[in-house]
Parts: sequence; C-alpha cells; structure tokens
Amino acid sequence: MRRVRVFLMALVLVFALGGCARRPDPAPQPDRSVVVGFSQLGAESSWRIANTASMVDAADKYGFALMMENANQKQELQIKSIRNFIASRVDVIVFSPIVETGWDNVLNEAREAGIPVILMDRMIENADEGLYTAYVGADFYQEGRRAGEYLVKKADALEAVHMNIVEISGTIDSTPMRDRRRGFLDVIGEDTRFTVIASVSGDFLRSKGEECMSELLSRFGAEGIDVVYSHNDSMTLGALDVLDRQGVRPGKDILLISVDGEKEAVQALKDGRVNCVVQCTPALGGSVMALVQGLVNGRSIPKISHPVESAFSDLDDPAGPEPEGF
Ligand code: GZL
Repeated sequence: MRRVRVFLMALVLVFALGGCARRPDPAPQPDRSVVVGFSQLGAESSWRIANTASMVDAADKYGFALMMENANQKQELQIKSIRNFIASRVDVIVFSPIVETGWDNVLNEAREAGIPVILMDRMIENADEGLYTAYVGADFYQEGRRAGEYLVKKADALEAVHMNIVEISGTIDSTPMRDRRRGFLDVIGEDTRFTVIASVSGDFLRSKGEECMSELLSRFGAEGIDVVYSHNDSMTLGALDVLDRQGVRPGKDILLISVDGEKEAVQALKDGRVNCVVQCTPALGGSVMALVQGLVNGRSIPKISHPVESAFSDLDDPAGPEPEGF
C-alpha cells in the first residue's frame, strides 16, 4: 500500500512539475492602459488607407489601445468622434482634419477636459497655439514647390515657349490642397511661359479625377492642355483612364505632375505615362505614437514634425535610386 502511495505522489509530482515546465511564460501584456482616440477622415485614396494602416501598426507596436473612428469624409462625424473620445476620457486625441476650419469649439472642449490633441497629416487654420499640442505631417507647401520646380526644369529641357496648365485640386480648404497650390504657384507664377487656364477640385478621389479630366478635355481639347497638375495620385490615375480612352498619350501629348507616390503612380512614371511624382509619405503612425509615448512619460514634444520627402521624375538620372511606391 505504501508503495502505491509513493507511486501516486511521484505521479502527481511529475505532472505538477511537467505542468509547470509545459506552461509557457505568459506573453508580456502591452500597456493597454494608454488609450488613443483616433479620428481618421476617410478612405478616399490609397494614401489614406496606407496612413490608417500605419497608425494601427504603430499603436500595436507601442501597446496602446486605439479607439479609431472613420468619418467617411464628413467633418461633422470627425467632430462627433472627438466628443466621443472626450467622453471616454482617452489619454490623447489624434485626428486628421479634413478641412482647416470649424474645429475651435470641439478643440476647446478637449483642452478644457485636459486631453492633448495631436494633428496628424493636416493642419487647422488660425490655430490658437493652445488648441493642439503637436502636428505630424508633410510640408505641403514644399511639395507644391517641388512640383513647380520640376515643371520649370521640364520646360527648359523642352525649350517650351508656352504651356497651358490645368490643376486638378484636392479637397477644397484642406491643407494639402491649399499649400500644394500655393507652393506650385510661388514657383511658376512669375514665369511668363506658364498659364494656369483652369482649376477644378477632384476631392482626392479617383472617380472625380476622371470626371475632372473629362470636363477639362471638353472645355479645352487635348491640344489646349499642355500640363495637368494633380494634387494626388488617385485623381491622376482617374485622369489617365480618360486620356487613354480619348487616344491622348499621357506623359507625351500632355505632361502629368502628381503627388503621393503610390505604387500604381510610380509604375506609370516608369512607363512614361506620368512625368513627375512628388512624394508624400503616409507612414506617419510611428512618429505620432512616439509623441504619444512622450506625452504619457511627461516629456515635452516638438510642436511640428515633418517627414523627409522628395520627388521622382523623368528628368532623374536613370542610374539613380529606383523610385519605390507605397
Ligand atoms: C496628404 C493627404 C492627402 C493625400 C491624398 O497628406 O492629406 O489626402 O495626398 C489623401 O491622397 O486623400
């Protein structure tokens, strides 16, 4: 009997030890105590979809809980989301303002609630410095200047006497629309070789880019347009569809200057169908979450952070770095 008892105790011991040995160490739990409220403006372009993915990946890497709400291009839904985040007492609010105006009231509510706000991707107008804690996003004015500088070089290379330009702009009153236009015009405005004959808004949407290009061709004919300056690749790709259907050779009969740098547009550049792609990186999530971590740790953080960006074109040295899209 004693021998049986000893055997059973040994058996229990083996299982207990074995059980301990077999039980894996619990994975380190992320610090989900930090909650970030994120209002994304929509899903209008490949840029926006990549930007959202960047935010989700970065929040996961930092172990933050991300309360994300998509406004489907409606400012009133962004304002509603920000109020939800305030009511939920999130630690930090991050949002990409679809337009520059109309935020003072809700951002005052966030300030009164003691919740810091980080602007990601787009800026707000006449911002009372206290209405936001930091901005992470492109310098759109420089992006516009790069587009203009390319066109000046291209006109020199072609020994062009005069060029009619049409602009397909992004969402009216958004920061990228305002500053990509301003930077472009500041470079070409004084050069008598260039005339901007029309500007229409495609709202950063491929479908509206197609509509805009159709309308512009109807108004001016292909022979009346020398350059299309499009504020994002999605609208440019829509314009390409129309030019192809109408037998116009994009990149040759009409020059195309685009912004963002998504894969399909970079391929069009390599195929000679687009002449210049100004880079605008969507990968802002890492920088945003690093600032959130700084705020959580009580550190001071930079007010303005711009990513390093460039431009690719048909004037680049073929032996130079291969342009890559996102
Ligand atoms: C730019 C971003 C713009 C992109 C578009 O940072 O706000 O919005 O250029 C996107 O593709 O729709």
